Amino acid sequence: MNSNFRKRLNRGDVLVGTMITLPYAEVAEIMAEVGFDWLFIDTEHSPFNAHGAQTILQAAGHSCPCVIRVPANDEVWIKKALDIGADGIIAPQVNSAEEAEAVVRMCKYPPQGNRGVGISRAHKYGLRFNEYMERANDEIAVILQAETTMALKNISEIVKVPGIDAIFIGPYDLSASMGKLGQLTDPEVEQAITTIANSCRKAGVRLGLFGATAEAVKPFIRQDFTLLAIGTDGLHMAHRAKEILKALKQ
Ligand code: 3PY
Ligand code: MG
Repeated sequence: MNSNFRKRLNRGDVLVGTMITLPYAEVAEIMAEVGFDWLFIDTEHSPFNAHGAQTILQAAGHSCPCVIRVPANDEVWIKKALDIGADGIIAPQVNSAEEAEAVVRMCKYPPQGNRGVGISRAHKYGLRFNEYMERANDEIAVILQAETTMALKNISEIVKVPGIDAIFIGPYDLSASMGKLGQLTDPEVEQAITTIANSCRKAGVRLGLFGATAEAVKPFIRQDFTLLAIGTDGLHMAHRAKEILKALKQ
């Protein structure tokens, strides 16, 4: 566990990360070496199993905080993601205060929650069991995604749930759920993002968002979005390869 990540998130440091979608240790190692502030390991849309995600943590987690987006708000996955040593959880599609409370409970050991107790990589296989148990509730970041019209409707209640460190907006799902798939700069989609952001500001909850390119996230950094994920490992590779081809074939 990278003890500084939650602290840095809560004090509002700008944390520039990228999404890891390719289940190869080398890829995450390269991204950590490049200097990203955090890695967003996506087990929702990418072909990761828990062991694959653990391999990424082993390759990159020592030098770069790694947060796992679980495939659903599911106790089995949240427990596994934390036990393999994630620095935080991103829960997709959180649509109500009740769902938000459930995620916080699954992420925290008693008495704050009901996270199951295991002995695994996070606990250094038992060698640092007590130390991990003492630190986990304070050091693991709980990040919820607001990315549906239902979340938009309920956002002022969602952000009041104790234990949430950040709301991470998924602009692609949000636009899709508004019937405007991929139209991220549509005024209604932008207004929805502003509404979510204003609720977070009012509640003192940090704001994050995904963007495919640096240009897409820049306007949000100028506002007070601090948890940014830009592009994916696959996109970085594809774009650079295309640029090289273009430079030499024209
Ligand atoms: C979305 O845009 O829907 C996302 O979940 C990106 O992280
Ligand atoms: Mg999404």
